[in-house]
Amino acid sequence: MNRLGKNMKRVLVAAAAAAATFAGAADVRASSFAPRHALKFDRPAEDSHAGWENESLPIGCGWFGASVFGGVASERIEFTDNTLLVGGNLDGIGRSSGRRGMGLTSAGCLRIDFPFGTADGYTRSLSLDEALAEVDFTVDGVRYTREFFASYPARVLAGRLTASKPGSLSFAVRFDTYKFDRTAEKRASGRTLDVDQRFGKFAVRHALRVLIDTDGTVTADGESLKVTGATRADVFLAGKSNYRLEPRVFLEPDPLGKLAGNPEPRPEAERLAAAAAAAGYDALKAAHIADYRALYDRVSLDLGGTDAERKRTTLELKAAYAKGEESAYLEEVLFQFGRYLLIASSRPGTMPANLQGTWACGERSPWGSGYWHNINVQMNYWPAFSCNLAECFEAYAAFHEALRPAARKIALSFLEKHVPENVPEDGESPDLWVTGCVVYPYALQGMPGGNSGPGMGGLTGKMFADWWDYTQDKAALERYIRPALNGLADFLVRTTRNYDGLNLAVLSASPEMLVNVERNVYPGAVAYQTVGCAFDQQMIAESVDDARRIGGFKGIGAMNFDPVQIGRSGQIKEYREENYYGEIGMYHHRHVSQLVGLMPGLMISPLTPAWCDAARLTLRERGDWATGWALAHRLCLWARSGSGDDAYRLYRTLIAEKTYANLWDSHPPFQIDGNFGATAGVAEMLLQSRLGEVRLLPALPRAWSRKGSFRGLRARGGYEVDCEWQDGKVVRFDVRGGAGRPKIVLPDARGCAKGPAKLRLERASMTLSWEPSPQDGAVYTVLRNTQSLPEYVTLATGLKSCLFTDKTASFPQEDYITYKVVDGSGAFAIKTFSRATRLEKQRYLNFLRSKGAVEPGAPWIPNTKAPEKSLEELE
Ligand code: FUC
Repeated sequence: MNRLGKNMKRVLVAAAAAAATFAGAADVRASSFAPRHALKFDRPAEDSHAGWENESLPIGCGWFGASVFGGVASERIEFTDNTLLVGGNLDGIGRSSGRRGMGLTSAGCLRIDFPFGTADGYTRSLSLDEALAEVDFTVDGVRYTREFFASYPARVLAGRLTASKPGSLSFAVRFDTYKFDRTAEKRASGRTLDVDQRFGKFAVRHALRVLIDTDGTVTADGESLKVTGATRADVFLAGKSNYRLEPRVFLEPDPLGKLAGNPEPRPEAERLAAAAAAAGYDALKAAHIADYRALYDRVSLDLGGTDAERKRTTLELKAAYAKGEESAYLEEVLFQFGRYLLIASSRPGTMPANLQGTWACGERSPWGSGYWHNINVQMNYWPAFSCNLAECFEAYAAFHEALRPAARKIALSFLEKHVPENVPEDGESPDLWVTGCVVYPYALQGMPGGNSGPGMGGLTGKMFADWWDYTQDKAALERYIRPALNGLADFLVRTTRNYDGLNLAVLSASPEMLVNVERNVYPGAVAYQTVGCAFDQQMIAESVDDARRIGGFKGIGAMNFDPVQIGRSGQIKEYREENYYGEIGMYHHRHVSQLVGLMPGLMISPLTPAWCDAARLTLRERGDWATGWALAHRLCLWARSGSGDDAYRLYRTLIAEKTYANLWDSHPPFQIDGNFGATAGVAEMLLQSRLGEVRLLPALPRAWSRKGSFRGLRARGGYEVDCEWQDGKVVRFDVRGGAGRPKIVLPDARGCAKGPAKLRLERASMTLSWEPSPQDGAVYTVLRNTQSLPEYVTLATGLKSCLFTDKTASFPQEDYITYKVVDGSGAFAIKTFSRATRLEKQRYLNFLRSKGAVEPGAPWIPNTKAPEKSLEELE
C-alpha cells in the first residue's frame, strides 16, 4: 500500500509573518512533543455490564478485543471476537430489543482470582501512547502490578503479573463462558487451559488457549490453573474462530453451510499461544509497541494540555469539565482515543470495526454489534484518512469486497421491486451493489427502503472516494476503489427516474425519519417515504461525481439530480415537498441527513457560500440535542461550515455528557461511532482539504486559538500536514508528500465585531433596510440568493447607507429570497423572505404548535416539541 515516506516530496511553506523565526521543517519536529495521553482510574471497574460500559479499559488489535476491569481480588478480562454470533433468525432484523435477537456475543471472561481483597494505592490506566493497560496496588506492603496488551503481529493477548516481594504472587486462572445459544468445553492441563465453544445457528467454532509462563509453580486443576509462589507470571491468551471472510458466508442460505469445511481453529490457537510464549513477554511487548506506534505516532495534537491535568483521574477531569472547567488535556485525549480505538479494532486482515468496535460484553451485545450502514459504520472510518490511519480501512475494504456478490443481489431486487425498467440486462453491470442498513458478518439484512433510502450506499462510497483522495493508492484503486465506486454509481443512477427533467430517486427516505411521532408513541410512528429527498439526491450526485472522477465511470449522459434545495426558512430542505423547516418529520431529529453533502460529502462547502449559510441555519434549527454519534455528526458539520465555536460547543457537550467514564461514546448504549466521529470532527476543525486545496485551521474555536499545534494530519491529494498557531494565526506549517503544490488557504482574521442587524424588506418597493453596524463609517455589501443557487449574487458594494432597493428580483416570481448584508469587518446580517401568503404562514405556525411535547419513548428519541415562532419571524 502507498505509504508516505518514500520519495517524499517536501513542500515547505512557512507563513510569511513568522518565517524568519523558524529555520526549517526540522524545527517543527524538534518542537513537537509526545505528551503521555492516558485514561486513569483510582478504582477497578465494577464487575458488571454497567462496569464494562462505564469504566473498563479496552485493548484490542482487530483480531480480538479485551476489556480490563482491574478488580483487586478478581481480575476480569472480557474477551471478544467479532465473528461470534448467537440468536435470532436469518431474516429477522437483529434489533437490540429482545434479549434473543441476532447479535454478536462475548467469548467470555478470563478470570484471575487472588487470595486478597482490599488494596492501597490503587491505580488503573490505559496508555494511549503505547496501548498498554496497567493495574498497580499494594497489599500488606507488597506491590502488585499487572500489565496487558493486545498484539496485532502475534495475535495474542499478553499479560504480566508481578509482586515486589519474591514468591508472594499466587492466583488461579479460569475462563468463564456465557450460556445463551452456545456450548463450551474446558480443560486445564500442565500450564495450559483450553476452551472450545460452538455458537448459534451457524455453528461458529471458537478455540481458545491460555498459557502461563512463570517463575512460580503451575498446577492444573479441572477447569483452572493455579499459580503459587511466583514473583512474575506471564499469561498468554490466543483465540481463533473458524470464520472465513468470503462471499459464501453472505450468500449461502444453509446456516450450516456458511462455515462448512473451514479448518478447525484449535491448532491455530495452540500455535499462536506457543509462539508467543517462545518469543517471551518482553520481546512480544517491544514488537507490540513498535507495531502500534508506527500508526499512532503519525499524528500529534497539542492544545495546551498540562502535567497537572495529566496527573488527575479521567473521572475527576470529566467531572470538572462537566462543570465548565477547561481541560485541553481531556480534549486532546478524546481526539487521540478515537485514533487508538481504530487501531485497536480494525487492521488489515481483521474484521472491520462494528457498532462497538471490537468490544462486547455478556450474552448479546447492544444492537447486536452489527454494521449499521445508514451512517454508523461509515462514521467509524471518517477519521481513518484525515487522521493518518488509512491502513485501518483495509479491514472494511476486504469486508466489502467479500459481501459484494450478495450486495449485487440486493441491488437487483431493489430495482426489480421499485424501478423495474432499470434492471440491467443479463451480463450487464457486474459490479452493481448496495446494502440495506444492517449487515452482520453472516448476513446482509433487508434492502434500502422506508428506514433509509438507497443513498445509504453513497455514505459507503464516500469512504472509498476518500481513500483514493487522501492516499492516491493505486493498488487500492484497482482492487477495491474503482469497482466499489463504479458499481455504486451504476446502481444509484438506476434508482432514479426522470421527472420533468430532474432525475430523482424513485423510492427515497431520509434515514430513520418518522412521522406521527406526536400522535403515536414511538415505535407506533411510521417512516416517511418519498421521491428524491435531499439525502438520496446528495449521495447519488456525490457518488456519480466520485465514480466519474476517480473510477472513470461513463455509464450515463447528463443528469440533473438537483441535490440541494433551499426553502422558505432559508434551510436546506430535507424534502422537496417541504416549504418551511421541519414541516415533515421530527423537528429535532438526531440524523441531519439533508446535510450529508456537507459531511461526509463535499458539495456543500465554503466554496458554495449560499448553501453553507443555509446549512448553518438548518443546523441551528435541528438543535444540539442528539445522541452520541449524532452530536459527532453535528460537530463535523459545524466544522465543515467553518463555525469553530459551534463545533467546539458540541465537542464539549460530547465529552461532558455523551461519553462514559472510560470515554467510550454513549448513544446510549455504548456505540463507538461517536468516538470516531468526534476524532474526525476535531481533525476537520484543524484542517480541511479538497483536491488542490489545503485549508489550515478552517474552524479553529476561540477556546483553542491562543496557541497549539498538530503534526501529521492528512489532506486530500496525498499530503501530510503539520501546523503551529498562535493567537489564531498560523505561525508555521509544513505540507509534505502528494503530487504538486496545493493552494494553501490560511484562516480568515475573525473579528467578533457586531455587524449590521435586523434586516427588513418593504415588499412593494423591494427595499431592504437594516440597523447599522456599531462602528463608525461602516460600508456594506448586499448579497442575494434565490432558486437554490450555490452562490450569492452581489447586488451592491461600498454602500454607506442602510437602505437598498432590489430592482431585479421580486415576489411572487421567487419562492424565497435570502439577503445578506456584510460590513467591512466581515460581520453580517442574513434573512430569508418568502412568497408564502399570510394564510400559509399561519398554518405553519399552528402546525409547529401541534408538535406537542411527547415524552421520548426511548433515549434516542427527542422530545418532539418544536419551537414557538411568530409571524414576524417568518416575514
Ligand atoms: C441508526 C441510528 C440509531 C442507532 C442505530 C444503531 O439506526 O439511527 O440512532 O445509532 O443506528
